[in-house]
Amino acid sequence: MSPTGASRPRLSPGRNIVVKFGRSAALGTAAVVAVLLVACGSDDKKDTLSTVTVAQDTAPAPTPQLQRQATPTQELDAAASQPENRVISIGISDVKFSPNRWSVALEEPITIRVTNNDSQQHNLRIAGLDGVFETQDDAITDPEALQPGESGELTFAPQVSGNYTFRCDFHPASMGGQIEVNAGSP
Ligand SMILES: [Cu+2]
Repeated sequence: MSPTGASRPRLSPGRNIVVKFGRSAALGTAAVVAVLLVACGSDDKKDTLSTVTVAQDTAPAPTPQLQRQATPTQELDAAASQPENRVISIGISDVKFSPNRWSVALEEPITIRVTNNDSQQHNLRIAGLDGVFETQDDAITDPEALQPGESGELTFAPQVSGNYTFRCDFHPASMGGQIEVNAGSP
């Protein structure tokens, strides 16, 4: 029994392109068309064969998508607030965020500053692109638990436009809000 490679004849570089098509059943139709085109044209158009192959292997690059977000559990403000000098300032009192609806521009990292004016601990967590809380792409205050009178910050750098939902981990059923990211100006 001979080694696998020994049964195949060695071909000159000029013949290799044709052999590739002959071995592929899936490319059979394209190969015939391409060969006919070459046969009708002049000899210097052999590049047409390799062009067909490249076109079939090309796939579009994936782009990040904003997945469906949870509905904020706290009633949203009637109007959206806007950051000042790329800073969003959110206060917490009576177990509510205020303001809790924000409009920001895409491509600008935003600092979110949260101040706990309440008598119990809170925080702020953004679900991120996947729309799911407690996953890798979340953004959360540092520190993760704000004691009464304490402030914390997080950086929010959205990749795509859309509405992002945030919540308090300690009161997920009653404390929430939304950040609207706009491709143009906010
Ligand atoms: Cu809370």
